[in-house]
Amino acid sequence: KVESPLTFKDTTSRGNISCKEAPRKLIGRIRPIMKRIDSSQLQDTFPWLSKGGHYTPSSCTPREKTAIIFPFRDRHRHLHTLLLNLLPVLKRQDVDFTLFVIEQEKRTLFNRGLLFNVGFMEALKLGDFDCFIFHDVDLIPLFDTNFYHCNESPTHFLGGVDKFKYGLSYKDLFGGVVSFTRSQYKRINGASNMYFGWGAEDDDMRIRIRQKNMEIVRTDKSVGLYDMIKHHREESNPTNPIRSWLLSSGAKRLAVDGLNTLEYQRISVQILPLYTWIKVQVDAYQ
Ligand code: UD2
Ligand code: MN
Repeated sequence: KVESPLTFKDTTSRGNISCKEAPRKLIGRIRPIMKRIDSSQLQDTFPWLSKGGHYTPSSCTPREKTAIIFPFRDRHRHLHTLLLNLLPVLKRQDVDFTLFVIEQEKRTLFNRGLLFNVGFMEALKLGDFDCFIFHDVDLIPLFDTNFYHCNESPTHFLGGVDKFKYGLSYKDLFGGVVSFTRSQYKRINGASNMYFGWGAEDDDMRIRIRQKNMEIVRTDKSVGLYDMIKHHREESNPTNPIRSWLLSSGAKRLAVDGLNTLEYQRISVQILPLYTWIKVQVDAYQ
């Protein structure tokens, strides 16, 4: 049973001034705050955040409505530290956003791509979102001039990560933080649902984008820097032994593996003060 979810409709009355691409209040480089914080402290810190993790600027009309989707399991500490850092950035950027945490129950290996698809479908049941940003819970942005926007092509927000000495692990990386407009995401039939465990689901998405003749926009290294909260690999997310095999046939599967074949059981939808929390159960190998 789903408790009456809010729908995230914009009911703000404001003038017809469009929000600027780069509002004046931006400061550029920010110093990450890597401390632990619990949800009640976060609520006290961000009283402007409304139910379900929603915010819309009141002084200008945003150009898009954005769903920020976190694939999640057992990483509360990371999620909360990220929000402590990310929320002020989103507010300064005048982003109209709603935060969705998509949690996969423990029964099966973690499947990040499948959770992207769940987030996309479930968010659209609750609001008319134009832009979808899929965000690892452990990546802290270091510049508020790294814009949480959708672009004319799918976008990769990482120019460099501390873990790779502020470079990337390889040139074509598409992991970490990415954005798609609704139509861009539909065009690639979302992510593959077949990658259980760690690795290559992000490469598969890149292949889908190329297959559909889209370019990838990448945030410049001068602003696209992130720090990754240090962590070990979870037992429920071991390296996927068939990832290279899946990847080699990825392009062929685009039309028969993705949004149109997504299967999951929705366990709960909770509209919490800081985020909309959606718990799902996924069966193995569909
Ligand atoms: C890399 C990629 C990541 C993804 C992953 C392979 C970068 C910077 N990151 O991250 O995007 O492609 O490799 O799957 O390239 N998660 C949980 N609980 C778990 C496991 C994962 O919440 O038990 C979520 C969480 O949002 C996490 C993300 O999945 O940030 C990626 O998992 P990771 O951080 O363990 O993998 P990592 O750092 O190697
Ligand atoms: Mn990580």
